Amino acid sequence: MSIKRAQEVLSLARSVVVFTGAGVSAESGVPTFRGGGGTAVWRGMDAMQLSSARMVGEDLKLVWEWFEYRRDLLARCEPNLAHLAIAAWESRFPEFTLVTQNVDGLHDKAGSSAAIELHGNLWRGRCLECSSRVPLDMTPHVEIPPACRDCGGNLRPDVVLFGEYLPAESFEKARESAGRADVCLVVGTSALVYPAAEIPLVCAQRGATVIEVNPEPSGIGGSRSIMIAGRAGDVLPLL
Ligand code: BV8
Repeated sequence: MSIKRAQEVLSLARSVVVFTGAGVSAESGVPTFRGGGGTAVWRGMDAMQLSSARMVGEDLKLVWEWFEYRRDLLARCEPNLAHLAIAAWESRFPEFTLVTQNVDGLHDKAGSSAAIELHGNLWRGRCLECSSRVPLDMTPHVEIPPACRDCGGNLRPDVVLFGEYLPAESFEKARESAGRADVCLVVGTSALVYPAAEIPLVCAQRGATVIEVNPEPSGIGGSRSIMIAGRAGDVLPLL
């Protein structure tokens, strides 16, 4: 029933925003942050502790080891049917924007051309001194933290950690798209992390229809939203 309603709404949509969280990558084998499944705990600490701004100052080496662990795990993960469906939707609507909270790069790998990465990307490093950004390759780094090739300063993951501001330009772009959306498809997020979780709220406030795909819907879209309780890899191809 809700899939049929969602298909109808999407068939009439002119401007679509897709908002994804860790759940869209769960079927690719990437641990989520909260909820069921293999949540990311490493050396007895959870993601909230490891991925905090404070940790960069306290123990940059540990932060690097945590991200090296995740890159090593991600190097073996492939996009799943949900990522592929979202990539195919780019050309299906007059206006389409993909906004992701994920830092795993799987939307790019699936062929999405312009995902707005609100929390950065763990395949990039950024220099603490000169802020220049560098791509990080798959192989583990011999020295941790790696040195910036331009100025020799220490690199950090180019990722927004807890307690850090989101990249203003990306967040503004996401908010603008949310303000124009007819439909917002929310996939695989507990919608607990702010300010990212404001994006579907902006859509709902502007009268867009929110469709949520999640085995445990977060209810972010409010009473008018269409809830589809299911896994992203199963539901999105149906939509
Ligand atoms: C900020 C990169 C202003 C890192 C991430 C104290 C001090 C400072 C700030 C705060 C504070 N207390 C609260 C805050 C605000 C904080 C916040 O919101 N905390 C929450 C947890 C309460 N936010 C911030 O700190 C943000 N910045 O506020 O700046 C500021 C500045 C200075 C001082 C004060 C304030 C920055 C937030 C960005 C953090 N970085 N990622 C990394 O990856 O290591 S966020 C991180 O959580 C991931 O990106 C993740 O995507 C994101 C959100 O989680 P979800 O994506 O929703 O994933 P989750 O695991 O929660 O849920 C998965 C869902 O999938 C579940 O619902 C599950 O049911 C579903 N699912 C499972 N399987 C499937 C599925 N769905 C579909 N299909 C399936 N198969």
